[in-house]
Amino acid sequence: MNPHFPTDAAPIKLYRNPKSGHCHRVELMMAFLGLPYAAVDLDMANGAHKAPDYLKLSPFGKVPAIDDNGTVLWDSNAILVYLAKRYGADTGWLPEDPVRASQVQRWLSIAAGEIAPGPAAARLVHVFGAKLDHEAAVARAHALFKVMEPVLEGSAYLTGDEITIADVAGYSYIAHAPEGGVSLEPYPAIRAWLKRIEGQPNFVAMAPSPIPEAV
Ligand SMILES: N[C@@H](CCC(=O)N[C@@H](CS)C(=O)NCC(=O)O)C(=O)O
Repeated sequence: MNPHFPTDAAPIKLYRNPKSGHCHRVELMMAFLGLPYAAVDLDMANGAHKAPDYLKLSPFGKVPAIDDNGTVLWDSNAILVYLAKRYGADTGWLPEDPVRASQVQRWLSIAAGEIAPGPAAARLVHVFGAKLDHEAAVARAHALFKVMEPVLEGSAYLTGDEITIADVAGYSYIAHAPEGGVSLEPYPAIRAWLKRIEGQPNFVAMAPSPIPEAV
């Protein structure tokens, strides 16, 4: 149990799709912080994420969003910042040191700027049948992994030897990259990093999807 979470508060509501890595990174952070949460699975196939009531919570009609006892937030990385500051202030999840904070922000930007159109997009094609350029997404994923691999040869986590929200933001779509036809075989340091995250107390996995042949 998180010492900063009021004992009389309701569990944090997480509006999600259980197969979304954006949602999983939020769930993982809440689990790591020992926060009580209740998942609200949206029927996205039938447009529940574009319904007027949901758009009041998340105006672009995307998941995830959270409702923490009246504090409503959307955008996965913004939610990670909130959770770390609100419930992990005395921990290293979001360092105050200017250089480390900047390094964390860099990887949050990479999660939105490189991971989303790379491994996440490749997985969207295979898992959800999205009409995206799969070849381009796979190429972007490998370009990203070639940058990450030497970083993770040099340190246990993306910004040093302590886990931060940068690692949580990166984990879900990279761990599930093979579901998009992106092999992690050439990247031993990335695979070791994923295992280190999976070894953290309270780790929760995202439900697996089939891995296409030839990965
Ligand atoms: N920047 C957003 C992206 C979230 C996102 O793309 N969510 C997808 C599911 S993984 C979604 O809701 N897509 C529905 C849509 O775009 O209409 C975040 O980090 O939360």
